Amino acid sequence: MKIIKYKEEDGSLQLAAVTEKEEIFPLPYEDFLTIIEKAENQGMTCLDLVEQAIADSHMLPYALDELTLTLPLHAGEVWAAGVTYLKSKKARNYEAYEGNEEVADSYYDKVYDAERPEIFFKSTGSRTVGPEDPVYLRNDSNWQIPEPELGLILNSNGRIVGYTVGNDMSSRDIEGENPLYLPQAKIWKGSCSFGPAIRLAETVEDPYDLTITCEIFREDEKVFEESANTSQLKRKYHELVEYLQRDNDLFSGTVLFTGTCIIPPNEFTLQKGDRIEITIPEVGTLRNPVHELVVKKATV
Ligand code: DO4
Ligand code: MG
Repeated sequence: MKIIKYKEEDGSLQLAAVTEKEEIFPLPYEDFLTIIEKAENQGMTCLDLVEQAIADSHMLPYALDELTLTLPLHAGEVWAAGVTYLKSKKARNYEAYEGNEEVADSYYDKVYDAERPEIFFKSTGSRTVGPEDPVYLRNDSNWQIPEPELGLILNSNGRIVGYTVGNDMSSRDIEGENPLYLPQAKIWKGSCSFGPAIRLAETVEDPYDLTITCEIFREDEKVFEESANTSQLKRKYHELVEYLQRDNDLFSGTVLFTGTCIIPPNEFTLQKGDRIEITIPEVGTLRNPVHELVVKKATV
């Protein structure tokens, strides 16, 4: 079972459930956040609540690909884990150590093996975009990539209530220059995207066996394609959530990206006009065009 939000002809937004048979049922809730909170307050699973609502709903006469999907959840906070896959550790070393992927004692090597994972703040609700929305390139970076990641949707107790497809847009040259620049390498307008749906956790057979594929198109030509599987993840999801929760308030609908295992070749950088497509078959395909930001001059 998946949750989507689509645009009606009059421009209004409608939340809906999509069954395994791809039948679509409008739901009487504004946002997936309402479902998370209601389920938590009533001691139910999101799936139980959605199934109850479907019983009082009617099936839409549309196919999923006929709908214009939007962000299905207003996530006040998006966090992300880093260096959770070997491939990411090597890429980070490459950026920071002049092309040297194997650096025995770098901070990236240390965090890959340490008990405490790397977890950083990625985005606020207003910086996060959904399917078909543009993601942006920073003007002060010459080396930018999408990071295709599995996203966990959490309730306020840290329970995983759903899974989504995430894009942790990243600047490799800014982070490579100095890891203390991490927030600038990770956070800017439209640098975080997720969707196009949320797959309810109870309906995922094995979250450690999800294939993630990233394709990048430039003027209708595919310039990059790579796949990875969550079985390659060094950490367990509950371990990442436990560290995120430590001495911290977790808000319903928080999203936690779990790190990337797909990195385009080192000479690759995104360009204005590119289209990024990230697919996890159990969730769907997250598509975003790449735009350039119009620079606003700082006022003093
Ligand atoms: O250390 C920087 C971030 C790494 C990251 O975002 C990832 O591994 O996905
Ligand atoms: Mg990442």
